[in-house]
Amino acid sequence: MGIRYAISDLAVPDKAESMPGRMPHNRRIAKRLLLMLVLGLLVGLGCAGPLNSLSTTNYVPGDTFRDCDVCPVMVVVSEGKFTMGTPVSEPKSENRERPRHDVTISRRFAMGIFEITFDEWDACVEAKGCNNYLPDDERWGRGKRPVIYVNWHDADAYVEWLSQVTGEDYRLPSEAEWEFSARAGTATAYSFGNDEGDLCLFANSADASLNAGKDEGYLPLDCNDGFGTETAPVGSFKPNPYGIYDVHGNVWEWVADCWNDTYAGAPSDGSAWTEGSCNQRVLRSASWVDARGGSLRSGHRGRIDVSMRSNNLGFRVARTIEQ
Ligand SMILES: [Ca+2]
Ligand SMILES: [Ca+2]
Repeated sequence: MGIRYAISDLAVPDKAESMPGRMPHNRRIAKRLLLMLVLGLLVGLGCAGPLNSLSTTNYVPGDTFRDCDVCPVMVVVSEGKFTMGTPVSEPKSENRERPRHDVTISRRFAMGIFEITFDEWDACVEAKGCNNYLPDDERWGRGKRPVIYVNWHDADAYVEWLSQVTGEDYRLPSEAEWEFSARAGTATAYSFGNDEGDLCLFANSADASLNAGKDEGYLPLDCNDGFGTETAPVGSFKPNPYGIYDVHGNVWEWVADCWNDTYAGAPSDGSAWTEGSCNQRVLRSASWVDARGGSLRSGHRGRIDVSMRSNNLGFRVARTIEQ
């Protein structure tokens, strides 16, 4: 099943609405000055340019870079052509993944190699971005765990802030860019092949250690990936052939596209589909809650209301390289 299976059964009430308490006036001023200093340093020093000396337009596919000290690590993805969607013959595939269609991505772009982390989100808040929203972490820990309890608007606020501080065009990936990057040249059910028995090497999914789901029909895998009812720090598992982590599992990932029930009429140029049911946006990758239902496959598509926040829902970012 899709995202409703994943989220409706395990989502917890949105505790993250509660904001930090107000602090005394003098401390607020001191903190504000400190934050301004930090932001100044970010803009003036850390975000002065890529970590290596190449200009962005010289990047070649496979290069990784970071535009500032608190920015996400990105990998350059080649332009190219691929077949988006899944054939009827793929086990557990759904009609929403069809019709299969050719997509041509005519320009290189960059994709985050990790899901956005709490560290990265909290840096945005520290710098007065992201609407001062501090998502709850379920007491799993912040740091390198993927940020959770972020809705589509929250994700949009992050990429807007990131674009401001770097001067670059950060954005949510289009659904086509996401699938192109996740497949990484493969046409199999997963970026590592067709054997879901290998999921525990590549994904934080509903493995044998997910005790919470066993009584609720979650069909956990037989293998143990080491993470039970929780997210895993990003990059804890093997990457896909493009060096991108957690394209299967850990947290669902928002993309830019509005929801459409099938690919009939979808763009063929890699751009986001901005028509359709835009109060719902597309989610990809599935999460630590999912296993045998088929939603961890490269071609699977989920959807949910743009205002939804959940403990298995995050995002990664893309960046334009060539206009
Ligand atoms: Ca797991
Ligand atoms: Ca993921």
